Amino acid sequence: MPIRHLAPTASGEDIAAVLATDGVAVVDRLVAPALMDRIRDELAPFMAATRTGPDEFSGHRTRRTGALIARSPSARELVAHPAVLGAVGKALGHATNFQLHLTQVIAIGPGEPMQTIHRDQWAFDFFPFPNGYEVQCNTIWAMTDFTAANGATRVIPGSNHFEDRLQFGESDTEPAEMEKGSVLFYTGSLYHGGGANRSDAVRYGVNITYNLAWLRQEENQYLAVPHDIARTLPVDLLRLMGYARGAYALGYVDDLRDPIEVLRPDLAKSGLGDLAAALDHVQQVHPVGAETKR
Ligand SMILES: O=C(O)CCC(=O)C(=O)O
Ligand SMILES: [Fe+2]
Repeated sequence: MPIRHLAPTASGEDIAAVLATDGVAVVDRLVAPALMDRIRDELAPFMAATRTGPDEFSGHRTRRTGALIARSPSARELVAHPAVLGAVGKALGHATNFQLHLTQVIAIGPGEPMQTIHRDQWAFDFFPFPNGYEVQCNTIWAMTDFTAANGATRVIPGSNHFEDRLQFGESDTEPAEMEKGSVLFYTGSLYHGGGANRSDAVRYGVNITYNLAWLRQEENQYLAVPHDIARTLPVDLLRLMGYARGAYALGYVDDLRDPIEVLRPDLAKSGLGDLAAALDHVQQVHPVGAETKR
């Protein structure tokens, strides 16, 4: 099954519709290549200081540089891109809220073999989530062109519906080839892996992932982004980073306070604060009184 490519005008709903069936979609040229160059420039000193991976899965010839919200103001545009948030909101809309899971440049160096084909949701201690219950929605933005030769992500379209814990070889997969500024979307249930880099140049991708807010985040945003920087960020971005309660009560601070108040006391509310939105959602999904009306 080929990887479906969508035009940059695709809506979040269009993208989510492809993800529901195939588990993967590429939106071509969603941002200008110049934005990707800016992000690369902002991150250059951090990438230069990053060591290669400590194990085979991380990649002995691969560098993973994180904390992009703190280190690259331009990367925040990718994290909060409206088409991405629209698609993720739809793909993960069965839960009360979602959050940022991790931000990471993945620089696959020449000579790196293909990564083991896996599901990203295995990060949750291999919990067997029910088929169709998506817990994670991911993006990889091309910061260089992605080609079969330089390590374009290998994916198995439709494998979001497969059994869990399967093993695959390269010939079972397809390369997500795309131009710089394009973005690969894939669900946490999709079998995929970083491609072998058989070229003589580094493949740079910006991996930004999102998960249900009742699960733990892979990258700890509270510690990765210094509070002096966090205080300057837009409230919507802070909420996405996890300065909000997950579902009804997860992550509150001391006397049931909204965690954002710790950074921004000016946002303190005496009422429910962010819980109001969570409760609205719960009311829509499980209307109170529905049991008795039946
Ligand atoms: O870099 C890539 O293309 C994919 C990497 C990946 O799937 C992972 O590290 O989980
Ligand atoms: Fe992965």
